[in-house]
Amino acid sequence: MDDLKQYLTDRAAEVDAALDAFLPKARQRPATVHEAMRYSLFAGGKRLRPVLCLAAAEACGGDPDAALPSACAVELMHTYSLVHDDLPCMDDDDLRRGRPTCHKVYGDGMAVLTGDALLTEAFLVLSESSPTRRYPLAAFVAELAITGGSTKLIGGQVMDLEGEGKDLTKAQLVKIHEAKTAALLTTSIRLGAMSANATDGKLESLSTFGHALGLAFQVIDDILDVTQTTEKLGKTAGKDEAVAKATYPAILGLDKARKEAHRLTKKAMSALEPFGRKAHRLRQIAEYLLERDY
Ligand code: GRG
Repeated sequence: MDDLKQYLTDRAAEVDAALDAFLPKARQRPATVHEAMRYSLFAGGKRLRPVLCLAAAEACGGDPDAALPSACAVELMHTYSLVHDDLPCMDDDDLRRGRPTCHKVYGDGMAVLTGDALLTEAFLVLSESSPTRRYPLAAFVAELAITGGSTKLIGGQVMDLEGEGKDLTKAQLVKIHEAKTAALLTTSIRLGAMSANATDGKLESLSTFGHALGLAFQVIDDILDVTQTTEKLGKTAGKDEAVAKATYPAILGLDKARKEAHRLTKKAMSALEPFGRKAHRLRQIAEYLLERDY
């Protein structure tokens, strides 16, 4: 595990350096929005999505450097979704990644614009990807656009908003988590694989891996919300969270939610079989995410 921690630290540092070099400087005018973009982006996130992207490129025998534009793009899209999700008109959170949320520091209007700018920047950095024999640049753009769009990230948020205060079934909850969480994790992995010119078969196996891992990640996140104090997590619950949120432990109970996380992680691992040793890091990351619960 120490070896994995070093890997995660090293890959995250590479992504941070690339993001820093790519983004407009904080003093570039209009300075407020550039400062706010950097405030939200460099706030101590785990960089799970970009690291998965780089590890997927490795699993397909590619050069992880070729996946760096994709790795930056998925982190930018993720950060945009967090900035908007925290707004008073959405989850209304005061803390994110252990610090005051973007709108608490810069105001609601500026936070909307900061999220918009981060999302736009995601596509700009993605446009620096090198096409491969199987994947033209347009395939990279379409992959990210579909995941950011109204059937995935935004669609998941819509289902979440419309489900507030209602008793959701497990199937409805899975749909929300597929769209809100699993889609961007899967796309992070797929973009890494595409930058390594992965075959259709490999891309398909990695999509199965990403989907199962994404759902497992969300089940574990829900479990942690119950088992750890919100203080320890470095965040506060949204102001109306007590009324609103359907979670796996709430619907299944803690025990069954844990079993579900194990089942999904096992499914994710099986999808990696065709990759042999090359998927070593992806396997380690999946195990590590499962162990976050204990
Ligand atoms: C488009 C406004 C809008 C929302 C889309 C993705 C999303 C829906 C909302 C973001 C909030 C949220 C709770 C998403 C679920 C996925 C999740 C557990 C995110 C937290 O990801 P981590 O733990 O965060 O990787 P760090 O801070 O480490 O990057």
